[in-house]
Amino acid sequence: MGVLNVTPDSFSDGGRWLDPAAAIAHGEQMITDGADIVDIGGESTRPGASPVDEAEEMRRVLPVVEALAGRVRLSVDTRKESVARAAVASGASLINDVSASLWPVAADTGAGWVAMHMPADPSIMQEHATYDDVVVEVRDYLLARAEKASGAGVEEIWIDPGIGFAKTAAHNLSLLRHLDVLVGTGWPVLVGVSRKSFLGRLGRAPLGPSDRLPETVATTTWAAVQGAAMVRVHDVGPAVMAMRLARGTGRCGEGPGRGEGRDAAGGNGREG
Ligand code: HH2
Repeated sequence: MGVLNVTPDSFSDGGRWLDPAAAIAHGEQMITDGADIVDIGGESTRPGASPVDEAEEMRRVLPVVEALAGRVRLSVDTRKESVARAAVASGASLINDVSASLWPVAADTGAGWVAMHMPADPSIMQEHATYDDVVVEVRDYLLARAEKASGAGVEEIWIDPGIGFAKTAAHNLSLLRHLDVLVGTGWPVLVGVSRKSFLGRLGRAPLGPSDRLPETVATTTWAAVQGAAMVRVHDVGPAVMAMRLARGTGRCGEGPGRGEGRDAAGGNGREG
């Protein structure tokens, strides 16, 4: 899943693709680089980001969805029902929902749905980075949402731990270390680590977002080999290589519809 942020303020590429022509060209480049899905977003959800009104979000996103529709699978990265509906009507077939609340729209429209873990609004979420057991709490939250969506008739459901959303670096690393717990639920897992700030503190001198490619590739490969079925990245070419490697080792996760043996209790828990 290639990231296409049509925003002025995204944490790593804010402003670069705000012009629709630039956004469309970037989307085309990601298709050439091997993206299976292009994820189009018009609102940053970085820590402390201010919300965008729905007319502005649609103005950013819809022309890009319309231009790329039919050329690659499209997802819309939004928390707003109206934006999700309009994007699906314009050609998106996956709703990437960091609020994990838009399953009724997916049920209504027949679109797929990504449920991501984010326990509070981005403007205040870092105050909520407290957990007794981050892995179990994230798993239970995502399982509950996925089961609601499934009960409502959504056929394609992905779960995503929300790396960097109300999480400290230690929480992010713990979720990556125990990714098998999410994979063990049987729901296909999406992971987005690309350029995130905890990568800038993994060992090299503090790094800016666009200098975090080696760390992004390393953690993306880790996620894929642990069973993530999809990764969300800004730099598509290196991630395609990571996924090919994971597939080659036989460790890469399966997409939706193949989650036989799903276990309501969350499958292979860490202690089990
Ligand atoms: N991360 C971001 C945005 N959307 N969606 C999913 N499913 N998983 C993620 O980890 C995720 C996401 C944040 O990255 P980015 O879009 O580059 O930044 P911004 O929110 O500042 O636009």
